[in-house]
Amino acid sequence: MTRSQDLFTEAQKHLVGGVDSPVRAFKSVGGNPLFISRAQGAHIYDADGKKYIDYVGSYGPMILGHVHPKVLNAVERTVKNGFCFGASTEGEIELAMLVKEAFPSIEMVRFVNSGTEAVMSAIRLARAYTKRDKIVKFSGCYHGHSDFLLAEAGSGLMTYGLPASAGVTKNTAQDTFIAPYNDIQFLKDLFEKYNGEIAAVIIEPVVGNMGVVLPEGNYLKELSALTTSHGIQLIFDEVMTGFRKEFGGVQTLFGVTPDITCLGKIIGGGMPVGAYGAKRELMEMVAPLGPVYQAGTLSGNPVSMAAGIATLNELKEPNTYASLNAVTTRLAEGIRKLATAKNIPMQVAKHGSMITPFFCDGKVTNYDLAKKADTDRYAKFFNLIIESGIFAPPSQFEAWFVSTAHTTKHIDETLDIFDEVMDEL
Ligand code: KE4
Repeated sequence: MTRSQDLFTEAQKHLVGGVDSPVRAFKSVGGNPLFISRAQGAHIYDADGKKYIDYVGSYGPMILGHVHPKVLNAVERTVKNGFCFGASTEGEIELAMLVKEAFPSIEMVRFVNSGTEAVMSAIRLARAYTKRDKIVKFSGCYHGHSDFLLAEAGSGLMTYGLPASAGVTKNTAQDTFIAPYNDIQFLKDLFEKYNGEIAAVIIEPVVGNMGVVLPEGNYLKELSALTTSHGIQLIFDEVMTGFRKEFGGVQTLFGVTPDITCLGKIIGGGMPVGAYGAKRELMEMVAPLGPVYQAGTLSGNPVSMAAGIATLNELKEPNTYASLNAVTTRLAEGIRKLATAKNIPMQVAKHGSMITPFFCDGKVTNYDLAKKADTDRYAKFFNLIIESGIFAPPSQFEAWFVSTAHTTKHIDETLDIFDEVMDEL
């Protein structure tokens, strides 16, 4: 028995499924979840002290690798002066200014404690602003666990959503439409049919949560024009993509301006955080200025702010993204070459330093295609590489994350391991 196995046995007596977030239970890949004792740079160490190259990166926040000295110093310096006060601090101003610098579409920011909270608040704001109830999300996109976003497509297309989780009421789900990603005609028809009823469309502009899936052609620009012409608020959920590929987001890369942006993960440098932002006119509807109520005990807490400021300032350093994205290209290209050489059907989708190796033929452009991936083969791959000291996301439908702490040496070490295990797939 490993220490992780012992801890998992004990954890299951006290924590639901032995975890505090479902994906950590390794349900879709089998095997025993790791318990991590510490991490440094590109590596994590499990409770038995076994070392792994980490491609989970806490699902996005750890873009500088673990325990980056500048982030550690900022956190230590700040926490010595107090953990949280229930009053404002200078760090909130500094981090808000960095966010606004990176996202010109944002004139005002509100910090919260998670991506879920950011998205939940953004939807409430959009509904208040438009005085409409319906919202549209996309199959395969995940925006946290607020009730109205845990909805799945009904039987017929263009019907109201159905609860995607126990405890979500039919009425709640009925206010949510589910659209296929990368299908602009579907949206044109939907908006015509429900003209004047739809408050917001929320999208992961580059998807991470069905695995990495990119918008095709002018999809995002067409989406923006369509929502504008129908008076629908466009919400970019950039919780995962914010500051991932460049010092900004998909909106700055693709030149598409959403009405509201949600952020999280990287802007907290590994500490709990979320944020939503928009033009002043919209944000001034939020309490204490306006009628949209939203609050939080730990919102804007000084330690998260300090970790976020240190992280974003480090990301501003010249050449940071160029080398991070280049190292990731080395990994993606290396996997593609191995799959071709070994005749394994694989597609490696990439956005900056997030990738997904799909075990399938043909490009993945939406959820129906993502679901065609061979999840059993991914599970086998996952369990072979974890044995060899590579920690990847325990699901085919997640993104892998590379950090600035990953060097070409780490990548080549990874590819050597893949070269071995892929012969067993
Ligand atoms: P949190 O509430 O987990 O901070 O953020 C929710 C969220 C919102 N929007 C996007 C685009 C997200 O990716 C997430 C959370 N991402 C998952 C990874 N698939 C977090 C990992 C987990 O659930 O444990």
